[in-house]
Amino acid sequence: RTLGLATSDLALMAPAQIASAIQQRAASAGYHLVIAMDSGNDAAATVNELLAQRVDGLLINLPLEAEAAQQIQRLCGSKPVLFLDVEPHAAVAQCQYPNDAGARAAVEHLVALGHRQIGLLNGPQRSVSARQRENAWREALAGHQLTPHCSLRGDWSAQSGYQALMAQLPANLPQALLVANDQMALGAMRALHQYGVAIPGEISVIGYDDTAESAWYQPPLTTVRQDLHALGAQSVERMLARLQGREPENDALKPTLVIRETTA
Ligand code: IPT
Repeated sequence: RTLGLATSDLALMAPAQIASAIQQRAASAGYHLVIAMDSGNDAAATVNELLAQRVDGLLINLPLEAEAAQQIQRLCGSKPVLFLDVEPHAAVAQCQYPNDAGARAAVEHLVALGHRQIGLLNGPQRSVSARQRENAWREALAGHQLTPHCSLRGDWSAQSGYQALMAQLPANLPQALLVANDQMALGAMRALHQYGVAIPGEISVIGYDDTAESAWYQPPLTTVRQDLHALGAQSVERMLARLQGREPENDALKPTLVIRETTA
């Protein structure tokens, strides 16, 4: 009995921690897990690798638009498929945290602290989740008659967060920075430290994910928590329910705000 996981780059913290949780939950249910990593942006090829290994069901943690997800689902024929990073309106089975709720919570936190000049450090344009987080930030800011003070972009990596901030520094910093994931926040904080900008004294920083490392940043990172372990476990639960013809339990996944020491 084998499950397949098609995943985005496991050099990134969130997909790695999700994969780890999936592997553990699958193993405890007596399922073997086969992982195929998509590094070339070819979801169909990655899924075909799994199908060639005769997996019983597929978990897909690749950023996919609705159309592309439906195509993957057709490719898998009668095998159950569950999507972890897909446009929510797609007509496919999904297990994911709502990006809009998480992004909104981050904006409300910064606004409640009195910040008006708020900048964005967005994720990559090709990522559905990154686009949803950015749109929700912009809407929530507009709800307070605010527009982004600046709009920077990275590729999810710490290095890209560092580079985005270095291009902006030393001039014209916002009072607070919304970052689309914790790894880019790590790089952004490194650039701010390098210029002697005090966090949170001169700028507040808020991340997204709450990966296992985020409590160990200096200072510890305020962030929007997606419990990645719960996500992995629940995705396996739902897959097993489908394979065994049971109704899956439907606890909605909800992001939560974790206030640590990078916002004030
Ligand atoms: C999403 C993470 O939030 C982000 O940090 C990045 O790692 C991305 O994955 C990689 O695809 S989580 C995803 C399940 C939406």
